[in-house]
Amino acid sequence: MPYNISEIKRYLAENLSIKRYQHTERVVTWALKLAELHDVDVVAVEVSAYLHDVAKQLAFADMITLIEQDKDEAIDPLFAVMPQIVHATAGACLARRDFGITDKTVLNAIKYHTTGRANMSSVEAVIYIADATEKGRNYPKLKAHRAIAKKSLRAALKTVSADTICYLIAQQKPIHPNTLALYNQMMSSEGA
Ligand code: DGI
Ligand code: FE
Ligand code: FE
Repeated sequence: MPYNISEIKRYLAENLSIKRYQHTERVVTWALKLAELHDVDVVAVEVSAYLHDVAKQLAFADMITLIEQDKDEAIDPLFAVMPQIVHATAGACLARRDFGITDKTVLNAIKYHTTGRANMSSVEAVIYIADATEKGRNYPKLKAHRAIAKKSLRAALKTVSADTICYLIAQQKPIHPNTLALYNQMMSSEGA
């Protein structure tokens, strides 16, 4: 399905801060590069990357309303203790409602871009990894993670999920079961 990328960009320019918009553009560029390297659907990757943080700057109550009004989504009881993850599910709802996106591959790439999950599709993996390892991020292992991502999406899923969990523990924040499920799967199916 051809997507109206200019319409999406216009919306993002109006609804995101300059910083968030620039982050999104870096995620798009890096996600497309990874998609090319690993032979992943570039059309799905491009639209998912543009929309991954579309709901990031909505008020919390508006994110919750978006999810409540979506017939296919539900409020995760953990949202109450993990407000930072809500924009992902809310983004998928907004993408469907306002941009008419129906492709589950795209909707799931947006929905799971923050926590990841077990059995991620290759499009989901590219968005999850590209978001965590885009050039503008600022953490010591960034360069190493980008090099790993170029070589192997599986290896990148391992390092990125492990690092996220370490970060959350250091911050004394609760960890979503999807984040743990991704990590556990990556650490159990060596070489698969
Ligand atoms: O939206 P971005 O800033 O580009 O990045 P993101 O969607 O990966 O969101 C990152 C935030 O989400 C960061 O503050 C960490 C948080 N996060 C990711 N996984 C979990 C989580 N927070 C909790 N409490 N639990 C998780 O499992
Ligand atoms: Fe995000
Ligand atoms: Fe992001």
